[in-house]
Amino acid sequence: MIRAAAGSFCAAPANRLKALEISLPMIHLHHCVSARSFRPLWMLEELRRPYQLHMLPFPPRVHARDFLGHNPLGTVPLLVHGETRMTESGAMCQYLAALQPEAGLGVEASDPAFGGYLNWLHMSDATLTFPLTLVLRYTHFEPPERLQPQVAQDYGRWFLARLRAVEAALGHGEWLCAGRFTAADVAVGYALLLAWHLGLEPQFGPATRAYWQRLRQRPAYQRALAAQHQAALDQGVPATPSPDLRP
Ligand SMILES: N[C@@H](CCC(=O)N[C@@H](CS)C(=O)NCC(=O)O)C(=O)O
Repeated sequence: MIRAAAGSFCAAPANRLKALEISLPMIHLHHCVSARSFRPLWMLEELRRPYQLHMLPFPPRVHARDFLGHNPLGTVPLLVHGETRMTESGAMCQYLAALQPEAGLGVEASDPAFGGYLNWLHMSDATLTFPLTLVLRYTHFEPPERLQPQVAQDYGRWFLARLRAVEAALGHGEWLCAGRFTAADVAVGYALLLAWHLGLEPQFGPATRAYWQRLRQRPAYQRALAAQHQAALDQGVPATPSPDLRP
């Protein structure tokens, strides 16, 4: 039994809820406040799909050791849906979009935008989020004698250089691909959220800054923030966003 097994149940509109409960098992999402697990949480809110949120203190590997029995990596997100278990947030965005194609958050293989869509989903973590985790680690999470301001500065610059791809794409429209909001925007949007926590927003290009404002004004984004805050309070887990934690 993991620490937050009781979970928080987040409701969808009643008619949709009824239909989904009959046809599909409940989605369980293991989450730390504003960690990468925010990607599937935001997706679930975009889809208005019922889910159970299991909050964990950050990092679970240290503060919720029984979670290692569920995910040996000790990382969030962990998404459990029937027999399906997933630990990659970008893949979860794709999975959730594909579960509800009628919501229009995915891109079909027959669509010319399909390759670009997959590219953004993968880029969101491998290219954009990864350098930010080095900034986080070497400015906040390591003990004082192991902090490395030069590493943090270098990887902050690396991130901003990679962000040029986002700035260029937004020269063609409001969203990254397919001419509409998709799961790729959620996945990349999380990298911007993390960069914002790290104080890098003033160095975003103008189109990226406007895009970040559009993303954070989305009602589903706001609902996801509120849901994680309430669930943290209900489950006795610190409500401070994990990127803002200081040892
Ligand atoms: N590539 C994975 C990375 C998952 C990951 O590293 N999550 C971080 C939180 S953002 C974590 O759980 N860190 C805790 C640890 O490494 O112990 C994804 O996109 O979901």
